Amino acid sequence: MDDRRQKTNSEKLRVVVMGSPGVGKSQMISTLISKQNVSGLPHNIKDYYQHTFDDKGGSINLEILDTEGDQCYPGLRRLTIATGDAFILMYAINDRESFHELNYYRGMIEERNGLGKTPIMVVANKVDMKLVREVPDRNTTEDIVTKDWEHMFMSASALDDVSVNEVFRELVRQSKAVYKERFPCTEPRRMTTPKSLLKHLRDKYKLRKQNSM
Ligand SMILES: Nc1nc2c(ncn2[C@@H]2O[C@H](COP(=O)(O)OP(=O)(O)OP(=O)(O)O)[C@@H](O)[C@H]2O)c(=O)[nH]1
Ligand SMILES: [Mg+2]
Repeated sequence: MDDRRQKTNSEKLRVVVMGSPGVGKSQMISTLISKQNVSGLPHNIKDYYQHTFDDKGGSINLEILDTEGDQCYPGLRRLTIATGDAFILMYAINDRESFHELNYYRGMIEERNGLGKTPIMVVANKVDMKLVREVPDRNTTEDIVTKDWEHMFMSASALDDVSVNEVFRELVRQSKAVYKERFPCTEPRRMTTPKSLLKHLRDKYKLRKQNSM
């Protein structure tokens, strides 16, 4: 794809990542962006990231907001939610409470943005921890998320880079469908035939017809 087309397809999408403390939010963003381990990152660069995400439909500029899991500043969180276009709600498969707490975040999104058309991806994180028993089990959580809540659902390991790209890819696709007016069609345009070529073809056709008479 040439540079000019890439630029025109670049649109901005603000993604807010929420979930209980320790579920792996910062790790997932870090894995997507730089493949670093979060424990080595200074705290002040953990909150806000810009990342160009490339997909078949063109590139998209993501603004990713990493929120802290503790709920000390609900006002600030509401403000963050109000500016978000799309949301990742994360829980850890070994932490039952972190799944139940997703209702708290869903409530906040509903209050500010409405749940109906907002792109939301629920991520079951830490699937690399094979020896832990999932609480609640995967089928139950997937059913609740996809059928009752009608959100997207994906399992991932932020630490081992399992499905991290896919989480963002699906969220971006859904967001492009929801915010159609901001993300115009990225298919290559059909070329129109230049007038000079049309005239040339018409003349040629006329000539051939005359010769055959
Ligand atoms: N095994 C495993 N550990 C993970 C995974 N993702 C994150 N962790 C670890 O879990 C711990 C917490 O991860 P963070 O990314 O800091 O969690 P957080 O959700 O950002 O937590 P807060 O910022 O406190 O809300 C770190 O030690 C990570 O290395 C994962 O997929 N698998
Ligand atoms: Mg964090």
